[in-house]
Amino acid sequence: MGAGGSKTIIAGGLKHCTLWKADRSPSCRAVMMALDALNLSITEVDVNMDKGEHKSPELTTLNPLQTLPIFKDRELILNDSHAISMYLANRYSTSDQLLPRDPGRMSVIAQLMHFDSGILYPRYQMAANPILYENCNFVMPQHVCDIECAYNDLETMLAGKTWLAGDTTTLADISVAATVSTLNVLVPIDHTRYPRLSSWLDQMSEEIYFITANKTGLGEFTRRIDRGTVCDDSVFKCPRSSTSRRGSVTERN
Ligand SMILES: N[C@@H](CCC(=O)N[C@@H](CS)C(=O)NCC(=O)O)C(=O)O
Repeated sequence: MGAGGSKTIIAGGLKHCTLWKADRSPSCRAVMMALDALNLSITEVDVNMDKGEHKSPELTTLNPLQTLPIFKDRELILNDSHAISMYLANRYSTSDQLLPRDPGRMSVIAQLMHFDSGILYPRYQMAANPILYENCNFVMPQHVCDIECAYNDLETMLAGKTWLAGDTTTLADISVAATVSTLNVLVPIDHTRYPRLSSWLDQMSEEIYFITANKTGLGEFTRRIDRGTVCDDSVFKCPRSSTSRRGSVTERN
């Protein structure tokens, strides 16, 4: 970022466009994957969320919500990954593969992006934030349950399909893959219960843009989350907050 963050400017790219991002954030990785899939290069600014750089006065002016990603193209500022990816595809893509121009197909993609934004992402936040920010070291049973319900929805949506919105990958697969690959770290997808979802994620993981734009940040996120500490019902009998967990640890001591 302007003061302190590292900046990568790619020669020959859209130099009037800037993305402020953190690799560990699924929303940022969705935009990074869209950029790579669309073969677009813009200025990328790394923001250290652990140091609270996304809440700096400079970035708060750009995005009062104090979230990442933030995207700027001359006078236009966007702060939602789905809106940013849609804009990039609409404004700069020469192909309509990732975002078909047909109104029906485009609406199906928008619908899946709303599912990502309204169902998947809040469940990710509920499960991850106590671990990222509150010293909790497990995913609470209610959150495991909510995430598995979402896996079940996706399993149903993928019936008879390879990709979420048609015969080829679209922005819908990209946004959902950023969130689901991250959820998979918190609540591993059981391939016997969710075979279609599991195989869809395996196939997405082989896409070149997944490798170039999602893998590193996913690894960074994974290191932040202790994989072995997903709450075991035999130890924690009912849903409880991280505050009560800390209380019970104190009691045991
Ligand atoms: N719906 C937004 C979500 C943006 C969002 O909440 N981003 C997270 C990172 S993944 C964030 O900046 N959280 C603020 C924080 O953790 O303080 C999008 O898709 O861009």
